[in-house]
Amino acid sequence: MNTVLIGTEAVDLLSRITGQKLSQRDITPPVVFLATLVTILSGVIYVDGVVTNEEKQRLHSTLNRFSLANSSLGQLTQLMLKGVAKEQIYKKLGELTPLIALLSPSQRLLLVGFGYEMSAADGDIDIREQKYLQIVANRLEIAPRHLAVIEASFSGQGDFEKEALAEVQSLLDSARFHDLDAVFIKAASDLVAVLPTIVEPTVTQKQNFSTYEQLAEFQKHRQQIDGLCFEIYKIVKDCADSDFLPSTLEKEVKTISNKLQSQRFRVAVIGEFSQGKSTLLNALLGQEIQPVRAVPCSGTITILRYGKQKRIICRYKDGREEEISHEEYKDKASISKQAALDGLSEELRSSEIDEIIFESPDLSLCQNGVEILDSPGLNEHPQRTAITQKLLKETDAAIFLTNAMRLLPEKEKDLLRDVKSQLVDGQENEPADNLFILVNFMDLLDDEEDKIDIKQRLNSFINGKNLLIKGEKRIHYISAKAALKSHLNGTEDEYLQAFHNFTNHLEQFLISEQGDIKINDATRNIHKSIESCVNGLDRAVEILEGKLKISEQEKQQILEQIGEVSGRDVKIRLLVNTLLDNVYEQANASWQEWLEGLDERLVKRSEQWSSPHSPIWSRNELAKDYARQFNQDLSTELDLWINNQLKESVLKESLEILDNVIQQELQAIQSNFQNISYLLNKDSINMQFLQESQVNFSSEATKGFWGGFGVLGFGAAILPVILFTGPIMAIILGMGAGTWGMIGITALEESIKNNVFQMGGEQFANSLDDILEKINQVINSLFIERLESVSQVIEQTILISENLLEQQNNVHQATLEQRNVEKIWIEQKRKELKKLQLELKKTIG
Ligand SMILES: Nc1nc2c(ncn2[C@@H]2O[C@H](COP(=O)(O)OP(=O)(O)OP(=O)(O)O)[C@@H](O)[C@H]2O)c(=O)[nH]1
Ligand SMILES: [Mg+2]
Repeated sequence: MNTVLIGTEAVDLLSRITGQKLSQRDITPPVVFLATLVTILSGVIYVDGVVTNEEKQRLHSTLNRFSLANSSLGQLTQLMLKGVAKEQIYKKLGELTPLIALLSPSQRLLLVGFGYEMSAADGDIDIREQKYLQIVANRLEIAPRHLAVIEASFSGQGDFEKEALAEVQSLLDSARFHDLDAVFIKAASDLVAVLPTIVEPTVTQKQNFSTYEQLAEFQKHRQQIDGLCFEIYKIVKDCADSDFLPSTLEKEVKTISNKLQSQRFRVAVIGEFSQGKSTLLNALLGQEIQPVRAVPCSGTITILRYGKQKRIICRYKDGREEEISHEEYKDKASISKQAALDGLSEELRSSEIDEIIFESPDLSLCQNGVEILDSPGLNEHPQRTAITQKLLKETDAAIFLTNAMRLLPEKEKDLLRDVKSQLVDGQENEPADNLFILVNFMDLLDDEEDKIDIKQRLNSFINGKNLLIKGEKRIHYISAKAALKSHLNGTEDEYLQAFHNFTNHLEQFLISEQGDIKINDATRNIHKSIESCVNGLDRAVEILEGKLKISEQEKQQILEQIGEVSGRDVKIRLLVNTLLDNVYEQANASWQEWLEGLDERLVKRSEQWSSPHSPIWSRNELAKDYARQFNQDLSTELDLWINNQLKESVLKESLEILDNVIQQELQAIQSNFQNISYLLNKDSINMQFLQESQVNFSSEATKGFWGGFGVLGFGAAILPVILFTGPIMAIILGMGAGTWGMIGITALEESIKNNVFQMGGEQFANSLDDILEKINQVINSLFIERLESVSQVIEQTILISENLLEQQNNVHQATLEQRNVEKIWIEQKRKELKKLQLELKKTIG
């Protein structure tokens, strides 16, 4: 609805109908729609001059259906019913003109549809009621051919054109009623269900949906390399088992092989409610797997992936896991219908489910190594930041869905920016290269001009200073629903084509910009490992031939060094303990200091709160808006503390001390071993990890220096979500639509604001311990992760040294004959490795 059109006439009329002194801000689309609906339905009841009890009952039960779930709307309905009857507006339809002017053609058709629905509720349509509805339809400028469809649907009589039915279905598509309350959207989709169905041509031969050939080709290639890698691993393992190579090399190759084997693409689908995310997933899979609904539907993250058998696993937030049936899945993956109509924050928050994993052997996209994530609508989700972080973690591509009927309103733009920001780790000047933007619902744009307009608007947003996306073909205009339907019906049309165009680009992107890089990384690492192995084997031969010998004195030195290295590990551990004790103490003191002035700072911030919602009948929305702003303020404050106090004053110095000590110790280990023996140092390839590991522990510039605190929006992710529920909500709703006049709108708004503030403060205070606990966990992991990396390096050093001593020992005990046999065996393994290395080079091309 174009609210700019709301003139004084509309405000005056609605003030008369509701008996309240309203302002332009109170005239929201649901209010206009409801006033017109109440008038039309009252007209149907009053048309014959007498109102029977049964008719009254029918009117109330019809209206109840729309307003039960929302008490503000319910109260408003009562006011309107009284006003409409008193002023007899239903008789003077001309007076409705200022309201009708605000309604879209779809809303007008829906109103008439509801009128017929009520009229037909008792079995048949009274002739006078029908006449009245025809006059209404005329007023609302409904095309006669569309009216014929509605009449025939409810009376079961009369003819209509097939094209007209398709037009009516499209006009009543629930996606067109996004600015109305969810109850109307749900009612619209129920109404469409009553319309006759269009008989689709029977499918003779179902076409194959995208076979994802490029991905299949890529997977073949990956498997070949993976096979070679496994062969290499087996050889290295043999050599390590016989002590000719240190076991560290075996582990190294195993890690690369495992990584290659489990390589898959992760694609996340993201967007606000009802943007067609689940429908898109179904279209990508060519099957109707995900539950889809006109009102909010998906309640949890679902991961669809390949599995040898069909099974569905539900993971709970407390760590439990269970296999569930398909029926349970449909239920658990969805929000309840009632919650969808009521506003769902509470249900989403209280959900115990963390994620659901759907495994199947016959989803063509997943067979080709793609794991695809469906997500709940993120606009209202109380844990939005935590969920986006989870969705975008290790994602290869993110698909953001928006709606052609209401392209990127401000809040959705914020979500999009947020997603992009997370994809590029907060580097504001970097556009994301793995972000796809899909404009869905293109089937609902009736005009070519609208289509051009949408494209221009999106382009100007993207090409503005937003630095959102980078790369070829990242924007697509599609209809997920129409594409899936065409596919299932076996028909080719523009929607299926546009969809295939998108999947082609997605495939190309995954392979050439993600897959190839991963494969190249893996092969580079395998080559490096092979080099190390070949060097190690050469050395083993030299030892067998007696060309390389460790003197007794060197042996002693090595043993001493092994002892000393273990000592260094202990020393670092002790340092970590002392540093951590210190850090906890300082962090707690700083936290207390931050808490002291927090109340005042939040009060100051709350002066900036604002909301477009009416404090009269959109209190629920208004309170939610304020609760959102309270959360936002709190997370901004928390982030400020983390960045300015915790990181800079508390953590930085200690982490630098630790990193320096680690660096010194590693250098000392390296130079000591260098001094001991030419053997250990030979080709130094086995000890290269020592140098590499030092790079990891240097300066703040290194990725990971801040660990968990480096994650964007950390504050928002760990905060409790302040929800406006329970007793305070009841008090606000209980104020009654009529009582506001006594305290005045401004005072009403202030009182809602205060309540939100107070309730938010209480909820926050109750979760202080939890928050501190989470912060302490991250602090702990910053130190422990460093400690673990050092321990690993130290363990590696010891293993290599021990292997060397072992080899020397073995040579002493072996006979000449045995040594010769061993030499031949090593030569053979060396050859095999070289051969595999060559094959690998050829496969990569
Ligand atoms: N006309 C039309 N309807 C669509 C299209 N895509 C989805 N829909 C409909 O829009 C409604 C919402 O679709 P869903 O796929 O459930 O949307 P969602 O984004 O998964 O919604 P949530 O899970 O609630 O966040 C359903 O009624 C779909 O049939 C489209 O391209 N055109
Ligand atoms: Mg969904």
